[in-house]
Amino acid sequence: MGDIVSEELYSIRMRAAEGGPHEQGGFHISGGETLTSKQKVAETARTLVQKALKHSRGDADFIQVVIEKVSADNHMPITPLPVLSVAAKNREEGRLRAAEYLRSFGVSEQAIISGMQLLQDHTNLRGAAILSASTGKRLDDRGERGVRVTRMGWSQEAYNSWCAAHPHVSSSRITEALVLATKVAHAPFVQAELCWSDDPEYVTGYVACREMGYVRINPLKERGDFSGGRIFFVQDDVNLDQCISFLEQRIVMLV
Ligand code: WAQ
Ligand code: MG
Repeated sequence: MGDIVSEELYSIRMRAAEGGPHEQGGFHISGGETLTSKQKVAETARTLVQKALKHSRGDADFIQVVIEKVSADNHMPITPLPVLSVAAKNREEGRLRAAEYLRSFGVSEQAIISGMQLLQDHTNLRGAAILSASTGKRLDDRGERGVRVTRMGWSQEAYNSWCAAHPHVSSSRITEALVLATKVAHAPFVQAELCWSDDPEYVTGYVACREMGYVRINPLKERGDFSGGRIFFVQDDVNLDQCISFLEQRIVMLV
């Protein structure tokens, strides 16, 4: 949502569940986060609430929106990862392609298998699972909550020029995924990312890394499947606190 003015910056995040709040066992419906200018806080909050209320995963009966003013002085400007789109015949071929890319990004076979299995097994993950890129062992202890990346957004200029340069792929789902993937790819100790949506109708997923970019793969799952989530593969020398604090706290703007 490219609408950042540098002086006054607000972080907005939303999470929604059905059957009560997540921490009381509610089923995850939707989440979203962005940075925005003061003038657009209300409009952005409304868009996020609408996203929660009209969702293919179900009818949210718990919606939380948190709005925080953040200091705009100390943000990290980065350019969006380059985007490549790959078509596959079916889910199996899509996952083979994803595995080939992840191997070339430096993720071990074992870690690729563990990551894909974790996503396939979860229909209620609301953040990312952090896995060792060499052993595939899960390193965070967040369970289904996972690690939620926040405080990232597009500058208006970058958003406009990116959309003009990518007319065939400039949906809000893609621009939201790209800002997240770009931040994650620049996080300390992150080697690569694997993602497919937990929305049953959205079957395109992606793999990403800082050197190679954002590779969209269609499909990575079958229609009607509620499984999905995000895996961040990290290096062996990871300092987990440092990595997570970057993902949750550092203000990153695409320029
Ligand atoms: N931080 C960490 N994990 C997150 C975040 C976040 N801010 N947002 C979502 N996730 C995790 C969480 O486990 C969700 O269940 C899962 O990702 C999927 O989220 O190029 O739409 O918003 O065509 O359903 C990728 C392909 C679409 C876009 C991903 O994900 C394209 C998507 P969703
Ligand atoms: Mg979703």
